[in-house]
Amino acid sequence: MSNDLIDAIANLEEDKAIAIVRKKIEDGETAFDIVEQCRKGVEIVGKRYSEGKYYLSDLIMSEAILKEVMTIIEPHFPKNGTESYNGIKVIMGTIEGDIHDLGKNIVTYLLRSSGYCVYDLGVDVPPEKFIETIKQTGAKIVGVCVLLNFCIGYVKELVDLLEETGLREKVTIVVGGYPVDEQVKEYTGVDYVTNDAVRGLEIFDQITALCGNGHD
Ligand code: B12
Repeated sequence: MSNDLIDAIANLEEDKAIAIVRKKIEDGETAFDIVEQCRKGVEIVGKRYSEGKYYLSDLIMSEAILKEVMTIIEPHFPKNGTESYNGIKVIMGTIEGDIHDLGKNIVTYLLRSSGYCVYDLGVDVPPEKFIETIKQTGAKIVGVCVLLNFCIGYVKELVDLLEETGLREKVTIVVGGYPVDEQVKEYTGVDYVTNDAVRGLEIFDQITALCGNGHD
């Protein structure tokens, strides 16, 4: 993987990053590879922020660059040839307390272009709102995004609430975001974790295959 885009994003060089992305698309590089390089670039931004080398304004700048880049990349994601509804409803949202949504939006986009019906609840979504939407829509898959460590507890609250309301057995929960790992899976009791959108899509397809048409 070349480093020019990673470096341009890490150094917050907006015009340079956009020019590189356009060139990569022209050269036939896949949208997934480009997103992964962007993610690596903002990871460095995040690291510099936690080391005190960057400020909040720099995080905001990285968001602006990523949003701009996404508008260029989005039309180039493969459509899987199944843009029509595949019968599966998915609820997506960033958990309570957290407003990071760039990753969630990428996953939502990929799911929709693969035929899933996605109810996107946005950001800072309380566990109760997920429950309410599960009841309203009958969706059996929930995708949760979390980037802030201190919000992981709300994911556990969601799982606890699903247990209390008797819905846990009926719903599969997939959690994604920068800090999630096996430890988070174990602590929260969710079904799957990933910090990769492509792996995320594979997981959704796997769940769908396991559940067959029993979803609608
Ligand atoms: C951009 C950014 C922001 C932007 C967010 C803009 C937005 N609209 O999302 C702004 C400037 C608003 C912001 C604010 C803050 N941020 Co911030 N931010 C970042 C940064 C640099 C990049 C995040 C990002 O967009 N990455 C790119 C996307 C594409 O990657 P991703 O989210 O990981 O998503 C991928 C996968 O994880 C996966 N995925 C994501 N969600 C899901 C969901 C499902 C279901 C699936 C299957 C997959 C999946 O698919 C995606 C594509 O592969 C990160 C650094 C980092 N290392 O992530 C810090 C970071 C997340 N922020 C951090 C912090 C501390 C904050 C603030 C608290 C700062 C402050 N003092 O105010 C606030 C929090 C505000 C709040 N209440 O949420 C910390 C969090 C530390 C922690 N783990 O607790 C980080 C890690 C920086 C750091 N190293 O300190 N931030």
